[in-house]
Amino acid sequence: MLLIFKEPQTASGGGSYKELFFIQKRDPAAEQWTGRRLGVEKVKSELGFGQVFNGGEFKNYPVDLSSFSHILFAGLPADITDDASDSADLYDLMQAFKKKANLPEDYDAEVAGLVSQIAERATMDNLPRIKNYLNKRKENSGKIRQERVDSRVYERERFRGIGGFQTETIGSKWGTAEYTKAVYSLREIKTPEEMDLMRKTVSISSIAHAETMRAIQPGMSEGELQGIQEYVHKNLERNMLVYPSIVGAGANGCILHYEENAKTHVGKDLVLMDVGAEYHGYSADVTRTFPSTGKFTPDQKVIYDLVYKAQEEVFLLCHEGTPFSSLNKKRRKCWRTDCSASASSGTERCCSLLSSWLLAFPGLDVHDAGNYDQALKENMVITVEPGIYIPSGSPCDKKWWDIGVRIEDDVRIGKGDYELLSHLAPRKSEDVEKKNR
Ligand SMILES: [Mn+2]
Repeated sequence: MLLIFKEPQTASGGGSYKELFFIQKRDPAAEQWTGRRLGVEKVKSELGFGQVFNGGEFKNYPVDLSSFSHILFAGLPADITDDASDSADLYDLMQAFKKKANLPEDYDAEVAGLVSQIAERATMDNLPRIKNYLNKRKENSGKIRQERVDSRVYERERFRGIGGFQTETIGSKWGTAEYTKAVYSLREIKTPEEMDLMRKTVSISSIAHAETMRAIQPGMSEGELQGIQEYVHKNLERNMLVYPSIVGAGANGCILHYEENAKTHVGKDLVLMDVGAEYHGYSADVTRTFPSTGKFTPDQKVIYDLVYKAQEEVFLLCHEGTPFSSLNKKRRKCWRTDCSASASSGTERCCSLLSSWLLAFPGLDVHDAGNYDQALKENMVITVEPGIYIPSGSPCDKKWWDIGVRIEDDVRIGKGDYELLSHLAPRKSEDVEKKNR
């Protein structure tokens, strides 16, 4: 448990600190099972923290959190259970924190987060709609939790009116909502040091794509291709992958998050590969689709080039000031124009039915925290990932069935232009083919 203070605090033994770190204590028997722990001394010397203690010391540590004007926090999940044999596990630390901060014992950060989101958006006009939305959610999942959300909304609103409900909720001195806001704005814009790490991590995955395109043969399995690209990641930087690799041939490429990678022969299908390196905590997210034979069939190429063209069009909007939402509108317009142009080849309905679009901020997480309801700013990093997926049975000419194409690149937003971070992975259909020879 890491506590960060805005103002320097006075340590009981003299001196001052702005950080307190309570960690899992060393335990040779446990470490033999589950791996090494740094321990207090190494957290000090290797991670550079001054005030480090074993978790058991938090309960009685003399810090009165309830006297602070604001306490912002994240990571108090409601589903952590108490390990009775350990009096300083995460559950115990969370309970001690709640006590020190004067939070109710049954405080549920997720519930509180939802309530404050509602409070921020609520007006006299839309409150009925929000209540309606809550009722629908309740039917679908997490009944008890949702009941707690809406009982809080109803009760506060009933007794204080909508203004009172908002003041009480938003003006609260503790919570995750303000924390989230502050952290979002920090994570959305990359510093020059963060950009160096982003360029590095994205180039690792891009090279892995290029190498796999070079190595692919129709006799290979999806798992073998996964092995090749993961080998490149490990070979370049003993690199980790941030999410399970997606390697899907043909029909499997039409499943957006296919992770089985179980087909034993990719045959003459297109292979869709979506992989992301993790380098010093920063994530890449790059997808390429390429022919196992080294050459697209004419039909595969039609679909591939549609996706490519839409992506190119959207790149031109990747600069400061473009609203997020207009990137998606642009993609839809591309599909409409291009698909009607190739309507004679029967792709029109498939394109409009089965295309997908996702935008994300890769960074500390592959879909990092961020506000998607705004205009792009310089030094944001986003993914641009149009795709067309045509599983068999789709209402179009059978010749398109089982073609799935996604091209996904990571892009840094500039003032008036963009930087393609994943440029080392071939993207143009000709280049994708050429690498195979
Ligand atoms: Mn991806």
